[in-house]
Amino acid sequence: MSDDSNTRRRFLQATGAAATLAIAGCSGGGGGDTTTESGGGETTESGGGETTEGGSMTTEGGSMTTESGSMEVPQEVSDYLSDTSNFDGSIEDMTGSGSVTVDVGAEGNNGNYAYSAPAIAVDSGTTVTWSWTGQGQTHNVVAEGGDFDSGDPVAEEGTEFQHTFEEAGVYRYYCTPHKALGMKGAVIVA
Ligand SMILES: [Cu+2]
Repeated sequence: MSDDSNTRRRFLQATGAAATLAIAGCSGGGGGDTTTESGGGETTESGGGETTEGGSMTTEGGSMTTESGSMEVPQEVSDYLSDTSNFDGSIEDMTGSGSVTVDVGAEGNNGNYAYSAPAIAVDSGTTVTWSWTGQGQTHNVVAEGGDFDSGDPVAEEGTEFQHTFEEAGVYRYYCTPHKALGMKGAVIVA
């Protein structure tokens, strides 16, 4: 756009008072010879060129958006884990893995009050093992909606709890003593 005003200024300087009529039709600039004949034609050209530039800029922005994130994070997961400090907005893709383990009492939420990884994706039929680190006092694993429940919170290192996910869906779970601190997790079953 600043190019246009520069062009106009130069045009005015060059042709003087005679340019007044041509300004409206000749924003693209150009030689004085063609001004009277093809003012309309020049306007159409420069207008079209500018529109195309704008369009290609928009396309670049779109492709950048598409690149981000290899796995889509369901809204209910990002909402649920919004106050979980070790959730970085991504899901650890464990699909294709024969055995999947989640640490219970991992570092996070201002202590050892976290699951790691907090959000995982697995194939249906996968058995997930939660394994206690022994850190951060007592923990348990309780599904929202009651699909699984490890029972009373315990502290002992090496404690394990398993659940096999047969049905595809999004499963959210928490630790009863530390839910308010952000000790929550999610399993996305494909
Ligand atoms: Cu806990």
